[in-house]
Amino acid sequence: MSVPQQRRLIFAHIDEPGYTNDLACYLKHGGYEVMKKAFARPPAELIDEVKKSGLRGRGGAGFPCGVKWTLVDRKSGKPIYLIVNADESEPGTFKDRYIMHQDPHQLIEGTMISCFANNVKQAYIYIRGEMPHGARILEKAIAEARAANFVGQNILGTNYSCDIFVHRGAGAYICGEETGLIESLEGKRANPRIKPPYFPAVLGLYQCPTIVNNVETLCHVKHIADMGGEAYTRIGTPNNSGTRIFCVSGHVQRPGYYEFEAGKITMGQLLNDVCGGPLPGRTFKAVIPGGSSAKVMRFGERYKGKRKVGAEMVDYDWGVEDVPMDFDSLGMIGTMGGSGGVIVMDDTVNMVEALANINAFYQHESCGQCTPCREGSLWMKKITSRMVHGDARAEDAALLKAVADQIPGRTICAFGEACSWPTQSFLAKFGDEFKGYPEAKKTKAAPAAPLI
Ligand code: L3W
Ligand code: SF4
Repeated sequence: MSVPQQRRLIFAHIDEPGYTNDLACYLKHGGYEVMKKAFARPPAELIDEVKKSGLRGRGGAGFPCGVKWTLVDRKSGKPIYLIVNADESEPGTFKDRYIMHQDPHQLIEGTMISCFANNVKQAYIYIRGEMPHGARILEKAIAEARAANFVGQNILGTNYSCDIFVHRGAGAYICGEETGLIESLEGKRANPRIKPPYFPAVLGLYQCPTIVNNVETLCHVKHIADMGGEAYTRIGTPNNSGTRIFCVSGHVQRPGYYEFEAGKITMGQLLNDVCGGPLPGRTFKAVIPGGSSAKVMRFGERYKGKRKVGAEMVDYDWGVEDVPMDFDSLGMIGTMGGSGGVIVMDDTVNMVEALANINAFYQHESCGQCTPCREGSLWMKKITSRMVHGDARAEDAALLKAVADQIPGRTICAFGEACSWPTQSFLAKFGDEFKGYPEAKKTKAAPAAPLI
């Protein structure tokens, strides 16, 4: 099977020699032309195009963007806000930062088209605190766009006005959870809100209807407005339209950013042909395909089952290398496409140490509101930490599983699932390595790198 070429939609110009992030360069490459045309159309038509396109959110959950926009409460008489979720913090994910650094005007154009479609007069870009450089680039780009009247009052001579503000986080993963983000934007501690019953589309920022979309998602809106929703569905595969950006990190020869039609490339093609395969003398052991919250998969294992795809029941029997890189296929084998962060581990990796690092991260980032998440993430960290420090107890592997199994479904936000899935999946796929720990404790050296 031949390896597909990259299909660069979002990265069309990024990395081109001479392409800079200033307005003049963006305009030279046709920038803001799509927005000019979009502003001449009825807003409802633009929402229809996005619905038709089947665009699914690129932040992690894959929720259809057009459906989200349709659920916005337009009858309340309150202002509608749009928030760009630029709090990219999922370990292994670094695409949004690159878009903001290299092509901020693409994001601004996609955001302005989305604001116009939804009658939004005020938008916020909530950017992760650890990205000060990105925040400065965005501030400059917004100032340029405002000076050129692409943002601000009576945009391009119309009676439509809309401004964009950059808001910097202070360095917490939970601010990427949309309701935690909203709390933070309101000046409070980023404690996620219970949803349902009320999603941000109905009660969001300042209790007003609010759209929260990921950076990459809003860039796709620009391309949908340009080519039309129907044409966009012809890129990618059914129910997984458009392109996907994969951020590949870890033990491959050529890590980096790659953009392909969704579902048109398999994991094996991506890792072996595009990323150059494993490092010399090594073999692939495990991969986390969608940021650290996605379940780990083991190379060499077969993934078999029967799942509903559209209207049909379909059999599958895949090795990791056969899995098409799209939301549904990765979901079928029990993991997820998530935020597109593909983390590769080879045979030199000690899976207990890898999990100990992930668990340290989640324990640090839990907001602490829910007991199962706060205490569970702490205990998962404690257990894996004592394993790698040679202090494991005979019952630890079983205890670890028991703790992880009691978190999902019992918390306010999806962080509960996200923090337990790594432990559950590492134990399910590499349980042998965990069981060896009590016996190995006397001989096991402490890990070279200090744990968080
Ligand atoms: C109105 C309804 N809106 C759902 C909206 C909802 C949200 C979106 C998805 O993300 C994922 C998780 C982790 N009326 C609605 C509705 N919505 N039903 O649809 O909602 P949901 O609940 O499926 O997921 P979520 O809480 O938005 C959780 C992943 O995010 N994650 C990673 C985050 C990190 C990044 C990053 O660094 N780029 O995103 C952490 O948990 O994997 O799958 O907008 O309002 N009836
Ligand atoms: Fe906070 Fe965790 Fe509860 Fe989410 S699940 S609200 S992060 S304690």
